[in-house]
Amino acid sequence: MKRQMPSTKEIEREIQDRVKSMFRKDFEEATKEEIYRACAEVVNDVVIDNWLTTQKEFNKQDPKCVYYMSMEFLIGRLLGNNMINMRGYTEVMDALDALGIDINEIEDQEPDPALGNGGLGRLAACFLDSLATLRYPAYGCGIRYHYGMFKQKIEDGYQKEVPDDWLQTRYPFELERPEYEFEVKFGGWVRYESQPDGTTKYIHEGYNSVIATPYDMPVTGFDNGMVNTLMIWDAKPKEVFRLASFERGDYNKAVEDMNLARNLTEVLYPNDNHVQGKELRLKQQYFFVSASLQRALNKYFRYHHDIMKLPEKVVFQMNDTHPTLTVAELMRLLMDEHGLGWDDAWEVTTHCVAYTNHTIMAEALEKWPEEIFKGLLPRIYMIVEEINRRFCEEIRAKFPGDEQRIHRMAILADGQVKMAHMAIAASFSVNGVAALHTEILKNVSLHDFYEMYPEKFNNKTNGITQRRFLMHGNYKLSDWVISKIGRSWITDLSNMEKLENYLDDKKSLDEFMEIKLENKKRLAKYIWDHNKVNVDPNSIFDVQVKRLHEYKRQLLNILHVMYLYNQIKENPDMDFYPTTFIFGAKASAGYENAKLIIKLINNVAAVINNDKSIDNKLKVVFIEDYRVSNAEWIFAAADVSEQISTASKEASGTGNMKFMLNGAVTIGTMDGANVEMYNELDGENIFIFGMSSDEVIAHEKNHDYNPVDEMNNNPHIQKVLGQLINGYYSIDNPELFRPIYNSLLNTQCTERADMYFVLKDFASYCEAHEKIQAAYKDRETWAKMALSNVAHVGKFSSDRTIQEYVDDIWHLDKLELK
Ligand code: AZC
Repeated sequence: MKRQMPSTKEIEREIQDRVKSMFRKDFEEATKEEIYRACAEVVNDVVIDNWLTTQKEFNKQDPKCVYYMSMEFLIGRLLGNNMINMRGYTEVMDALDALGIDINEIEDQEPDPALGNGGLGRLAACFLDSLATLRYPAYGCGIRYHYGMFKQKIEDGYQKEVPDDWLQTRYPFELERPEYEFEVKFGGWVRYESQPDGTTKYIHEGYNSVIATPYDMPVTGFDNGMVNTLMIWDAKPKEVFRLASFERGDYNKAVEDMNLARNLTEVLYPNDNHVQGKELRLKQQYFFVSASLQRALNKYFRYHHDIMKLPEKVVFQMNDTHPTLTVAELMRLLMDEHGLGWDDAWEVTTHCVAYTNHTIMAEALEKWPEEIFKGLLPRIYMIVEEINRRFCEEIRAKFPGDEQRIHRMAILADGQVKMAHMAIAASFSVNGVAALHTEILKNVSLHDFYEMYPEKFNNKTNGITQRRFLMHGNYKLSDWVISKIGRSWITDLSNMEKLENYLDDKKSLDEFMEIKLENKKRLAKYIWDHNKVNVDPNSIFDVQVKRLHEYKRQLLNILHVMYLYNQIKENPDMDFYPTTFIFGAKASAGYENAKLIIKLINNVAAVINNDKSIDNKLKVVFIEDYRVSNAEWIFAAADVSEQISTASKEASGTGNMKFMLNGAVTIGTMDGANVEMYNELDGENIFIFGMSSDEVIAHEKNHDYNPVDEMNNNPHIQKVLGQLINGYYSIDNPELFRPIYNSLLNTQCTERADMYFVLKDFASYCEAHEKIQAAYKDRETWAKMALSNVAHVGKFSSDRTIQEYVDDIWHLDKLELK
């Protein structure tokens, strides 16, 4: 039976009781943090009951489950999310209110679990939310990093990375499950033993090992009593007591095992769309893959004995190539532990694994040096060799005589293990994350593989959860939508189209704009509290928040701001609607160009914000430590959403959808899911600019783009670029931004000058911004555009995405819950 949240009165009493029993304090004496913990337990109590019921139904109904394998789950804070999904948010808010406490301050006490970098990790979290809401049986499988994504401090305009010690105090929404511990082995060697029946036994010896311990987190569905599980794995040494007992000869090994366990889950690699081939990362990958597979098989064997039928009950979705070891580890378990021969093991594996590609950026392609791979995973390496041998034979059979093709496609080539190749060879499904991205995979980056296995390729356009990104982040708009069209959109976002009835209703448009203004005031206060910059809530809030990457072109945005500033200075009376440009972005710790762009944004902000002569027409704000929790407020307050990646480079984008849901109008390129947003909007109420992906790809192929021409033909660009190197934004050190200047113009500095076509798209970007200015001046026009975006956002719910994965790839049945 589904358990509901108690009434407001009961919650009020329970919070007080918990404060007393947990901290031996009267409510009045309790700190905010203690009240947060008490609230978490009140909510947990309900969650746990539903979790138990759900898991009992799992045992009874024995449904097929998806295991979503991901190195990243950017779940964000759970208290608010769980209250929303258990339909108790208002009750808890009112209870706290009665006790004289603001719920925001209580939610603010929770560390923001940042077990991911950006889009890929947040997508995994949205998927879990949708799976539970749609009642599909699912497990998230990941890593319990002790330090998540670093916290960003801005000092003198520079990014400083500060460790994110989110586990400093006990996290209330996780549960250690020592009963599901498994051993994971690294290093050593493999000994062969011929068996009397003619088969060979492979024995792994001389290895180091750790114990993998899962911590389970509940994943609540919206208002349906369903609670799935996210298992994140931590490592502990196996040998502690051996170390203590000084057992003969094993002391060194015990020390090694101890260190292995200590380092393994310590920290998330803070790279987005970029990999460094670090051995520790390969260890992390094998660690969580092996532990998750062992737990999955363990569960399977509780109710089944025929391993050949595994694909009827289990599917592993690999979130990018990071968990590709799933392929080889499943083969190992099936053969070495469960006695299958190669062909049977391959049959089972290839019906259980599917792969999602999230990027075409070459620097994100995972390749491991064979030597490292072999040394760390000797048995797995043998299996990969055999997979590769058979795969190459298959290519040869299909394309006889094309040895070059075999070399291009091989899993082992040039001394490297190519993870994407293995993922595609073994998966029964390969999907991209937006229509354009999937077409580029098929026609360009994975073309060889598409020719080999056209039937494997399919598209699943990304989505986001409206529960977190509207109901929680923007309750004012959420309540307003409910007042107009009811509640059905909460679990079926396509119902937002009913808002079309209000597009010509002046009163509704006014109300809608009033809510936006309230949200802008909330953000303006946040900006004042954090940046000490005074921004006018009546100015246009033009926002770009996402990871800092050159292909996402924050540089184009800030160069345009520099250009506007020049314009306003030169023509003080020009017609210009005051605009606040808001940025938020973390750069990977070792990404020098990206970090310098952050410094540039902050320096430009310092100059512009302190120039009284421009009469507050322009403001620039860099929000420190952009993360899931402050993102919700930022989306709610945005008028303009900047989605300006070089066409073809952004696989999908999901921030674009969160802005749209919150009634911001997009300025963007025809890239990723922007293309589908454009289609949903019938090409209206969105500002498109710049080259198409075909044009970009053609220039890349023909090497015929020269940014110097762009500069010479455009005096505005000339002026702005001059200001990069004449000390205009860096008086003390005029050379500071020279590397940015060089990256745009100097062929000697990068592979290609202006790799991401910033100057090429500059003029068209300026024009699009002029159109925004014109549209914003008419309040009603703008309101209609913005509301039209909300009305057409239906497609971009992760509920829709998940239903497509279920129908086309996973084939799951909904769990029945009474
Ligand atoms: C991101 C893509 O860059 C983004 O466009 C997409 O929306 C998101 O995945 C979810 O699909 N890719 C990554 O973060 N990829 C890697 C390898 O870091």
